[in-house]
Amino acid sequence: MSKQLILALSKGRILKETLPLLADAGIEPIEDLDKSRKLLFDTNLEDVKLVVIRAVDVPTYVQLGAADLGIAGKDVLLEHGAEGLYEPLDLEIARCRLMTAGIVGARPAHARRRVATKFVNVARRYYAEQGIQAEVIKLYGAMELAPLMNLADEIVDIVDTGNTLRANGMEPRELIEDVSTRLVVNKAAMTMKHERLKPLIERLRDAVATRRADIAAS
Ligand code: PRT
Ligand code: MG
Repeated sequence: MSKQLILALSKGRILKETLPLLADAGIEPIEDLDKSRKLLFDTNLEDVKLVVIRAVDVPTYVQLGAADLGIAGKDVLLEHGAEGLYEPLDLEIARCRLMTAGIVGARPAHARRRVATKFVNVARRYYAEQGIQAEVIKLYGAMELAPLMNLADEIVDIVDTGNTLRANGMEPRELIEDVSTRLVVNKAAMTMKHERLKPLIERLRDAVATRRADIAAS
């Protein structure tokens, strides 16, 4: 194993909230991530490097040890399955909910329900737990469109304000899981690199706790 610690970051909306939190924890890339086409970055900490990758790829990098640590949404972790990963810390950012949703006023069909989602594993597990027969249809985007186009009776998607659903004549139905962004650590690295990982995890834990205290006081 290399001497360096590699931290895999989810690009997109999680990255925007991650960078200020990392800065609070004293971890800063030495160049502007937005202005570079690079994917691998040095930081102010000599032994810490960042990789910026698609959110869905973060669990894979960490599970297989290409990265020692990763930052990813709980939704992505649930969908991937957390084998080979520790999840020591809730970073309490990018909060949202995994929910079922459908067309306003339309009652869920009683027979086998057609469900469109990119979270096929989460959806299969959820409907099975509910004892509802479901045909899960994998989509890669614009889930809100599926019921309108009669491709599905229901969707499983991320909801924050609910504006996206409302704009498409849909409404949230059942909560599947509250989601926030988590720190994950490769299990082998946690043992073999414990000396160097521990202070890094503690820095992040302190930064999260300080923010929580600031919010409570305001
Ligand atoms: O873009 P790419 O396909 O590479 O990845 P991605 O779409 O998964 O990444 P990105 O940047 O969208 O970030 C996704 C991650 O951010 C998720 O894994 C969540 O953990 C977290 N997150 C937090 C959200 C939202 N809030 C969110 N509101 N991810 C997506 N949304 C979308 C949702 O899909 C829906 O289209 O926003 C819409 C709903 O928002 P409201 O406010 O209209 O309800
Ligand atoms: Mg996106």
